[in-house]
Amino acid sequence: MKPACIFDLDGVIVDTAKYHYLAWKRLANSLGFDFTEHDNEQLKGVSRVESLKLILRLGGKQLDDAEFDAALVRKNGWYLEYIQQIGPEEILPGAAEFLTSVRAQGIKVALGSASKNAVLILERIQLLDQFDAIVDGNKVSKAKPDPEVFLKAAEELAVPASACIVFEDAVAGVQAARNAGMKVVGIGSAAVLDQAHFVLPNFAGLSIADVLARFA
Ligand code: B16
Ligand code: MG
Repeated sequence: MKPACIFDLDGVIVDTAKYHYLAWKRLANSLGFDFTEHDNEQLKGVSRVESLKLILRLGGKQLDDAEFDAALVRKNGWYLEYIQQIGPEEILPGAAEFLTSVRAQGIKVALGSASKNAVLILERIQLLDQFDAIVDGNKVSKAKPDPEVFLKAAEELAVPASACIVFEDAVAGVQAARNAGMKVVGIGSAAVLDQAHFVLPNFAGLSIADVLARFA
């Protein structure tokens, strides 16, 4: 059975985490408390709604439902402002070349991201046409570590979960891939992503043949 590859977006293909951070910090400041880069680490791979819940907990602040929804809209407006200018130069090292190597082998490629802005970002970095299926925050109801996003991606590719290799930078994302019964390559720190089958710092100088050899 030919494998399929499922990629997370933020932290794997492109580094939009810094723009999420700026927008969350601006929101926290407008609500009267600060939000540090250290706290931001906890938001990796976490959905927009869950991120706000976490930030409010950290700031010791409560919002009613209408205020909560308005805060989500404000944060996303600022985030969209920040990513207005991004382009292919923001693609993480080796990611575009790695995608090319996957497609050259005739291996199907899907996106499995929590972001509701995924298509916009892929358009901006000019990689939208590299994906056979896109499953993003608009298509799922359960956040990682629930396996829904990756199982949907496998379904859209018509490939069994056991043949899928997921690339993830977040602990919750690695757990989601494991919960889906998939192979998972962590992108980032081996100490943090210890539930992945193996971890790479990034895709620089790497091709799909190197990854397949590790699973052989
Ligand atoms: P949005 P990923 C995730 O993307 C980000 O890591 C996370 O920080 C963000 O809150 C989430 O998307 C939702 O993003 O506000 O654009 O819908 O890592 O799953 O690609
Ligand atoms: Mg991520």
